[in-house]
Amino acid sequence: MTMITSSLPAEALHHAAALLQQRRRPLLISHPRPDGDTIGCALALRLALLQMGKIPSLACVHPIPENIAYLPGAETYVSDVPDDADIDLVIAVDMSDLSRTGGIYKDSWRGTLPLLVIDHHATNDAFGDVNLVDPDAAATALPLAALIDALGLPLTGDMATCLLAAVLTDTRGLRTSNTTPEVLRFVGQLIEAGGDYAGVMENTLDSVPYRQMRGWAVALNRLQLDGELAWATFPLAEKIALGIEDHDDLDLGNLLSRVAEAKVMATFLEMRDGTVKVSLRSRPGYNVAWIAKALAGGGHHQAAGCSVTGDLDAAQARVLPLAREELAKRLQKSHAMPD
Ligand SMILES: [Mn+2]
Repeated sequence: MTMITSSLPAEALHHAAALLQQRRRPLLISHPRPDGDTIGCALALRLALLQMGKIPSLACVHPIPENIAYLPGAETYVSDVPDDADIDLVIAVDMSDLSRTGGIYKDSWRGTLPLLVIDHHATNDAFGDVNLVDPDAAATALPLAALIDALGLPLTGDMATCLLAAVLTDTRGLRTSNTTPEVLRFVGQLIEAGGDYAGVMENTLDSVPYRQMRGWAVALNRLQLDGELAWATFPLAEKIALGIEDHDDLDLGNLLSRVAEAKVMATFLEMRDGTVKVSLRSRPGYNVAWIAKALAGGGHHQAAGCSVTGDLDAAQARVLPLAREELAKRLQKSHAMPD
C-alpha cells in the first residue's frame, strides 16, 4: 500500500532507506519526557527493522509513560547506552537537535557512526548525516510511514497501532490545527492496515494514571483566573507527597489550555533543583513564544516553555507580567481595528 504522506524530498527518503539497508545494528533514540510520537515511531521502525533481519535497540533517558508502555516492543527500552555499544547506526526520532537525546548520544560517536534524523519540528537544524524532516507534518509518524513505504515493507497491524499512538497523541486526539485532511486519510490507512484505533484511544488518550489525576486535583485546586489569564502553581511539597518525579510534568499545560475564559495560560511546577518549570499556552491569535524566549526558553506561538531560577513567587513575578503584556497587545490591536 502506498501511504499518503507529506511531501518529503524523494532523495532524503532514498538516502534514509539506503542507510537502513546498509547497517545491521541501529540504535533508535527517543527524546526525554517521551511522548506517543517519539515512542510510537521508534517502535514502528523497530518492527520494520526486525522484518529486514536487523538487530535494532531502543533507548530513552526517562521511563516510558504507563499509557504508551503497552505498545509492542516498549519493554525493550534501556535508559542508557555505553560509549562502546555494539551499534553501527544512530537514529534520532522526533527531536530537533542533538541535546534532545538527553545525553544518550555520545560525543565519541561523532564522525564514526552515521546519524539519521527523523522528525517534524520546524526548528530542526538538520543535525544528522541524513535528515528526514517534514516541518509540515502533524507528527513524525508521517515521514516515518513514508520511510517504511520506501523500504518496500508491508505495514503490519502492530506497526499501524504504534503509528496511531504517535499521530493521535501529537494531534491531541485529532484536535490540533494541523490535523489536515491528509492526517485524517493517514489515520484511515493505519486503521485499514489493522491498527487498533479504539485501543489507542482507550489505552493512551483516555488513560490518565491515578497519580497524575491526583496531581491535576492539586493544580486545579490552585487554578486562578484574572481576566483572560489563567494559571496554576504546583509546589514541590505536593509533588513529593504524591511521589511525582521531576521528569513528569503531569501534562498540566494541555490541561489548563482548556480554560474557556482564558487566552493565555501558564503552569508553574517547582523542581527539586531550585528552579520552576513554566509551561505556556495560548489561544490562536496570541503568542507565548516570545515570553518563553525572553526567559531563555523556547517553543511555538501557542505552546512554549522555560525554566526560571527561584521559587514559585519569583517565577510568577517574572512570567505573569509578560503574559499580561501579550494580552494587552491584542487588546490595543482590537481597539485600533474594530471588527
Ligand atoms: Mn512529535
